[in-house]
Amino acid sequence: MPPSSSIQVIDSHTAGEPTRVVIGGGPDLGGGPLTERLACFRERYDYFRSGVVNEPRGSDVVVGAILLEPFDPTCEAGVIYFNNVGYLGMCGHGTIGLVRTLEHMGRIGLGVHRIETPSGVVTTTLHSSGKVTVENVQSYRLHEGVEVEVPGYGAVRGDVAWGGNWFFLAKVPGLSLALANVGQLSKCAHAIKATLAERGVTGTNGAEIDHIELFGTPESSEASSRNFVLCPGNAYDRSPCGTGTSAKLACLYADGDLSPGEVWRQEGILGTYFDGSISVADGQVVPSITGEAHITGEAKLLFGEKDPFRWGIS
Ligand code: PYC
Repeated sequence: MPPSSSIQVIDSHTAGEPTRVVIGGGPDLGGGPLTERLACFRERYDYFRSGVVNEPRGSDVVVGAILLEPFDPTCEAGVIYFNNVGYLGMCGHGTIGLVRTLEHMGRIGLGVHRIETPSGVVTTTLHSSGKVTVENVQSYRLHEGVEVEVPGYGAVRGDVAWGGNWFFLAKVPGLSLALANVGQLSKCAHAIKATLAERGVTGTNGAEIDHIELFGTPESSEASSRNFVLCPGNAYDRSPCGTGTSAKLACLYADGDLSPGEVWRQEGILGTYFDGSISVADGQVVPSITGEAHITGEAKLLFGEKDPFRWGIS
């Protein structure tokens, strides 16, 4: 079945980063495991992804989420995340937004809710404060101290880590992590990403490192660090990035700089923050990220047959 020509969505932002959850009218992806449904989405309905998040209905910054029946019956919901250029295995800010969306819909109350994603099941907690904690998928550092010569920036040294997506984490070379510098920061992060691809630096099984995370000194005395994250479609994350913070926590633990239960406050480029901590069992690091989301709208997206940009500008 093709998706309906009117799609119901609920919009939110988490620490400034938008999430658009498709709650009705989306494509039929079948009832199999989420990895299979993701393959079906990618192969048969990629135009739908573009129509929902890209201009003129969305923008490069919007992360989309399609709400699905879970395959795992212990989960409250299944979800596939997508953006202006493709799909995300997991999304931290998006999961915080999704939990607030499910609450807004009257589907869940306070407490613990399991959510199925293509990267695995995550356990979320909706707190009475309105904050949401996401116990993410296992996260780890794959490579420590990879040095690449980035044209225009010189030698950049960083770690390759998994936090539900692949990240290269480095100190920002010669720029201040100020909102006024996002153009230069994006250019620099883009150059790093291109160099990693050229040098064949990848995640496991040759996976592209599609998120670049740069670190600097926080502005708030209560934060542990400040970051800037460039996402796959070259939009920067307005939030501190849940999967990026998870990757950072895994690196800190590997360096002996973070103990289980200790709180790491990750400030993002807007000055908003996520509180992160880890638990460790059998040497495996499971990060938890706590943040806040706000519902910003409920809408019906229309896709008129004569609209030349029916399925987005991409
Ligand atoms: O919060 O994990 C995240 C995320 C990934 C891309 C944008 N936000």
